[in-house]
Amino acid sequence: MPKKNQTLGEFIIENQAHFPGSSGELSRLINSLRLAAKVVNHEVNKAGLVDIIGAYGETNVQGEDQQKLDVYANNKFIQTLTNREIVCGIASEENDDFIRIEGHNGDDQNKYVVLMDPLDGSSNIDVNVSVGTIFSIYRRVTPLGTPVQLEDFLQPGNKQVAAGYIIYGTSTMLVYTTGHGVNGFTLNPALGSWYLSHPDMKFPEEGKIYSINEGNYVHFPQGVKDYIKYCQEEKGDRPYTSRYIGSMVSDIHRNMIKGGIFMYPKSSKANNGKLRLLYECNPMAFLTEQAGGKASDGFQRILDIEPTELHQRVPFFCGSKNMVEKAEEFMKKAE
Ligand code: AHM
Ligand code: MG
Repeated sequence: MPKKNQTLGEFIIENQAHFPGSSGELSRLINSLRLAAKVVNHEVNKAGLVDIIGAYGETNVQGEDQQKLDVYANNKFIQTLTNREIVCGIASEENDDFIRIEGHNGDDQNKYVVLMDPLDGSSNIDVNVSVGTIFSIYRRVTPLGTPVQLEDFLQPGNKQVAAGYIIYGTSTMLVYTTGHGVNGFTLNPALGSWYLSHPDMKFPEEGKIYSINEGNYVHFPQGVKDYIKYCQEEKGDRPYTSRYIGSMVSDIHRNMIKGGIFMYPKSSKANNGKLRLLYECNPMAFLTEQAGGKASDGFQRILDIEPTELHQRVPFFCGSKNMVEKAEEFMKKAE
């Protein structure tokens, strides 16, 4: 059982006991991510002071405006992982293609790949609202000693070795799992150390918060419309509370602590919704399940979806188990 107030460094060392005979590669990888997170955090905190916010004049692969801090965060995480030669490849929401990292002497001996959304919720940056970084780690499936391939990244979420997010909020937190529960660490900015503040995080089985962009209501499938009406009905412990930050990391983080459901369904305008399976949904689904919650596309488990492309999108329902099951019930009924 993790000890509260332990530092992340101490925790990582203790946690290595879960992987007997391990080379320490995963621990070093998480160490690199926590370092990059601190650097990005420093920059995010300065966003209102320096002229770093605002559109960069470029669009990312999905054709959306890219903000300067997105670019900064993307570069910082890639740089840190590349310099430390700790992974064999990186795929980022902000890059069209994956990046191969040859490693020491170009021998391709590193066994992990990282997929990430370096700054999720970036439309919130210039209004001083929380944003996040999401990461997902897999063991490569192609042989060591050969260049990393697309198939190393196109693995179903149930193959994840670790996943986590950093939330740049009122406090900065790093929340992650290696498949043995979910633990949350809060950054003490004065010391630059992360402390275990939220050991063994669990979604309450039942919740009272629903998070969805209701502005898109007319475009939602009937099942989602019916579920929203159910949330608003006056009966038992309903109506529920509606909370939507528009920053998935923050919305799910809150719901994990308080109990709730987050939804980004498909719509008549976007057949697969908006969120990306590999960079956003799989890691959040792994964390959610590890915290006792549930994550689905409305009909099936997110973690069992076989990805076919890097930037694939998927409808997303994620949160307290009973709430997600209820939403699925409405989806099925309306089919
Ligand atoms: P981004 O990766 O471009 O920032 O988009 C993802 C974000 C999520 O954090 C958030 O839940 C969602 O987009 C909000 O979208 P919308 O404004 O359509 O509700
Ligand atoms: Mg995103």
